[in-house]
Amino acid sequence: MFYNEEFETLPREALQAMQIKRLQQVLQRVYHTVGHYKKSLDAAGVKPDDIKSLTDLRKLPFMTRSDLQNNYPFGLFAVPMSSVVRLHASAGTSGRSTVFGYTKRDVDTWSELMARSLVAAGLTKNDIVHNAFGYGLFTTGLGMHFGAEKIGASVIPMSGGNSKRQIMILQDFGPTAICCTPSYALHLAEQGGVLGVDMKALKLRVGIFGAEPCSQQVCDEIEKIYGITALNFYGLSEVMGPGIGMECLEGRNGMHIFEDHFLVETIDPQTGEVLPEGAEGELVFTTLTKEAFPLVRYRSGDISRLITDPCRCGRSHIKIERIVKRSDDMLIIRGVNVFPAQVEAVLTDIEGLEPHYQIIVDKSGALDSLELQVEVSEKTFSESGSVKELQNIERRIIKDMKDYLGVSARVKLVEPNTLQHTPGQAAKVIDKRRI
Ligand code: DLL
Repeated sequence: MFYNEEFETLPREALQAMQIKRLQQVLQRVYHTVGHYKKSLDAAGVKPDDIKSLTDLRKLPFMTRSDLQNNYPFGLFAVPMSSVVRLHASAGTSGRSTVFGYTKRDVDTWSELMARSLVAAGLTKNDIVHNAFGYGLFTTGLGMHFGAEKIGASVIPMSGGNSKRQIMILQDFGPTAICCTPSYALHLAEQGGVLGVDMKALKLRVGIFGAEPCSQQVCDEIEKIYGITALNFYGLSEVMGPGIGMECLEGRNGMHIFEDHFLVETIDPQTGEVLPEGAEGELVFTTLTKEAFPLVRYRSGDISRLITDPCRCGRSHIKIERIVKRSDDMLIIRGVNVFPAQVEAVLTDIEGLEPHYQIIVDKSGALDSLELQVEVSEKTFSESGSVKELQNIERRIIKDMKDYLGVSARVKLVEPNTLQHTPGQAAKVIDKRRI
């Protein structure tokens, strides 16, 4: 089933002709409206007119997360604020967060791509969609919501948390589809078990999971517990949000990238060299239709492969393999992206701490857990008059981690010089989760 059959099945030659035309338009626009692009293209000695074919794309410089942070909050917008109808942002303290703007047309495009994703999962207007992705500054909840409304499905804007109520709604409203992170689906099943609910007896028939890696093993487990089909979908806020890639019901092998709106390349993360199709590398995205926040050659940090074999669903768009690795140190904790540097920024703002800490990520049941071990300074250690003072520091860390980074952390303050220090590295990350 297709939402937009003409564009989703466009023969590759016509698709590529459309891509180059759109790419040239994007380049002209960003070069003349966004200071960053003019500077970076000039520095690379490339002009928009030099890009005559899709292979010429590799002449263009990459963009990274730090380019986004250096232009915080609106420096990369390609339209005046009066044309921006929506703002989303990633977690992070001021200057370490990244901000994304959407025009009315961008929101329409995004909704269409989410609608395409849901139809690829077999959903129609007769479905009831339980959306347990968080609503708010993150792109997940609203992105899914607009897509589900676009196909005319009935959306339950459940958001995350409050598992008992989630289970009650699953039983009472009879949704036929559930959307959340895979770990949250497992967590709900655990809670259902505690409450004596048979998850297979629910009306659910399909689950659409993303925002964090979902291994084949986890997908199989969810399918077994719920008696549903588990599909994987992909996106990142910088490029748009969810709705960039979707596993189709018929193919069940990789996620189609909506190539009429995005160009995808794989590169060697070390050398930046473009890899041949099928080789494992870092995904790099270029947006072809976005108005407010276009991106040219954005390094996602996600490691995958391009799958070019024709898919039995009939979509002509290429696929990416399931993503379970990153090229950088980003951690995904309960669907929220956290960089050790962001944790460090939170800690350095708190007096009485050393810049030495350890991040320990593990599973608590189905959900991720985060523990921070932080060294207190000699001064705090020797002068703190009471346990209460140390408890106050602990509380402040927990609160700031939640307020700025959107994650709950357990905090353990330790004496100075107890954590192993790697020269030039403030943090050691121990990730005990099995992916
Ligand atoms: O997670 C958008 C999204 C929401 C996608 C809901 C799918 C479902 P960000 O918060 O910017 O946006 O995080 C993007 O999450 O670069 C990947 O590392 C990871 N990620 C997203 N989807 C998947 C997936 C949303 N299906 C980052 N498998 C990305 C593995 C995923 N990792």
